[in-house]
Amino acid sequence: MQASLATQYRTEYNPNWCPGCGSYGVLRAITLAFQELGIRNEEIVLLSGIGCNGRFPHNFRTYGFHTLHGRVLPIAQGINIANPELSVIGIAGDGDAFAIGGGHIPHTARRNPDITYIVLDNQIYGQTKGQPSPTTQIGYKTKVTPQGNQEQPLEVSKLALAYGVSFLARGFAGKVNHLAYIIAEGIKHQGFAFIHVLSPCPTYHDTWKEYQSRVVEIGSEYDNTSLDAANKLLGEREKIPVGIIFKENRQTLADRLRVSTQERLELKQLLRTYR
Ligand SMILES: Cc1ncc(C[n+]2csc(CCOP(=O)(O)OP(=O)(O)O)c2C)c(N)n1
Repeated sequence: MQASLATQYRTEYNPNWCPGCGSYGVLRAITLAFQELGIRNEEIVLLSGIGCNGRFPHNFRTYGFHTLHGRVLPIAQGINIANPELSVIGIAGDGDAFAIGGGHIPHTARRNPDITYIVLDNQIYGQTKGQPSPTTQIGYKTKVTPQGNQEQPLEVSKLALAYGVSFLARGFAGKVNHLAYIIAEGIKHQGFAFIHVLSPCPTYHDTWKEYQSRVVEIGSEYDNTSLDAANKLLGEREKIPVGIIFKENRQTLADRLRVSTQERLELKQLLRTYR
């Protein structure tokens, strides 16, 4: 890492992830995205849930909040409502986001707050030492599923699209510069940016080789404003396309609340004239 990058955005904190963990790539990609955007430290709030990435905010000289398991989204929305000028970035694992926290995703999509949600999907519960998560494939053996996992994995990007997120992207922890570009675009997007990151866990579910052979970058001819194109792309079975899958300009939660605040003021004024 360049010295300026380290000193402007990063603390001296040393992450305790296993060697080869995908989180290192994501950490670097987020740092590069901040640098590309030239965003000021005090404009950023990083939040995390519980899991191997719970201490993520400790790495950054920004505002930070290590929240509860599965509760990154409600807290991120509260911060966005309180101060819409901040760049609010939530970090979660697949268990945090899709198991205990799964119920928050559709409602966040409906509200469209201006926040970026980066989910590091390692297809396992890493911190608790290797139980299956909602994205573990059928048949995968863990210590609690010695005959193989019997539950079908969620198709996360398809779900997010169906819920109506206004920005959907998929990235790979092994393509750091590409992921940095995706994250920067997600932060720039006005609305709920959902970024699904394929982030292998070399200790409990090593998918590095598989992703290295199947991940491909989405080509420049792809139209990421088309819902049909997004659905078709997510139907791809052989390759795993990464990039910005869908984006749409839509009114954000803060825009709507601002309007209703104005309406409330007008109503108050009106009521006064009748007193
Ligand atoms: C309310 C609550 N339930 C369960 C746990 C136990 N727990 C801690 S981390 C975790 C799963 C983490 O998995 P994931 O979100 O995929 O992150 P990873 O550690 O794999 O990065 C669980 C179930 C907890 N800390 N709090």
